[in-house]
Order: sequence, then C-alpha cells, then structure tokens
Amino acid sequence: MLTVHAEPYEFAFDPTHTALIIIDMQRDFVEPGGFGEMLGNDVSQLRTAIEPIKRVLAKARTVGMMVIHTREGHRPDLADLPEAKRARGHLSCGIGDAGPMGRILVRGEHGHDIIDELKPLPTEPIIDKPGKGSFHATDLHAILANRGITHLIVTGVTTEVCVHTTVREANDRGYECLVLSDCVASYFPEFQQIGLKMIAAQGGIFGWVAPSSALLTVL
Ligand code: C5J
Repeated sequence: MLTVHAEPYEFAFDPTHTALIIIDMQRDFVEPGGFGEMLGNDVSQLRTAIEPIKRVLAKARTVGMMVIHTREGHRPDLADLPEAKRARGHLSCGIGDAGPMGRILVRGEHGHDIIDELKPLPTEPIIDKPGKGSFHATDLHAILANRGITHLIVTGVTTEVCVHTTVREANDRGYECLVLSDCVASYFPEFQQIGLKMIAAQGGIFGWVAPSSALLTVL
C-alpha cells in the first residue's frame, strides 16, 4: 500500500487496484474556439489542468496503473439525448447543432474528441457517456470490477459538474476517490475552490483531495 498526504487524512491505495480517470478533456470544453468558449466561458481556466494531468498520465503509464478516459457526448442520431438536456439554456446553437468544431457533443466529431496533449493509448478504455456522471448509462463499473479496481485517482473537467457527479457516483458504488486539485478545473474559480472543499468535508464525505505533487512523490 502507498499513502498520499491528502485532505482530510492520508489516502492509502494499492496501485494495482487503482485507476487514473481523466474526465472529459475534450476539445469542445477545453480549446479556444470550441463549444465552451462559444457559451462565453474562459477556457484558460480549464487549460491550467492540462500540464499537471499530462505529468500524472505519464507517471501512471510508467508504473502500469490502469488509465480510463471519458468523453461527454451523444449518438449522431441523438437518440440518447434527453429532450430536457437538449432544450436546457435555450441555446441558439446547442447539442447536436453544427458548432465551431463539428456537431456539438456528438460522437465522432472533432470537438467531441480528447485533446492531442492527452491522447489515449489504444490500450486505455474510453468511456463515452451521455450524462455528467461517468457511471450513468456506461459500462465503467463493469470495466473497473473486471480489473479489480477499488480506488480512483480523479482528474479532468469540470470540477463542479462532471468531476463531482462522477465522484459522487463512484462513492455510492464503494470506490475510494482521490481528486487531484491541480488536475481538475472549472470555468468559475469560486466553484473550483468550493467544489474541492465539498469533497473532503465532513471527514471525506465523497473522498480525498491532494495536489498531484503529493501523488507523484509516492509513485
Ligand atoms: C459540462 C463537464 N460542464 N464535463 N461538462 O457540461 O463538466
């Protein structure tokens, strides 16, 4: 077992039963000119996570830790897109429409794919998820169970939406989650700060929080 100095207390894990999960590092959320920016968000807030995730990804690959990538998006026929999600925000250009990087949040489109800096290896499962959580309507739980994974190192965007939803889902399924504070990001600095606090509050109600340096030191 290894231990990481974390909030609210030490996070103990066995790397052979731990997976690194990288959530939704997709062009449409992270790159200038994508859907996120089109909605008026400052994508530079999210881009701060790229280099720290790159370092953790390289280390995970070196030590042979399982790596999982996720992408939020929908079938090209949009049959898995709830009307409530499509209509939310009254957007003139929303999910399924032609956006700056192809059809917005549609599988197979340029904007839907993961940024080049964090390109998955062919051996690393990619979970295509229609919702915010990585477990909802996906085979993530089965994939993790088949590999005997009990602990998750959580990275990606955005802290208060897909990261939080995934950590909450994982927590309810019995996984121990360590969220790396510099490897998750939000368009809103106040949500980043409070989102991280909410995870480790009340004795680690959803999990643990630590900077990536604390993990890299023990790996
Ligand atoms: C959002 C996400 N924010 N990946 N998606 O809609 O957090």
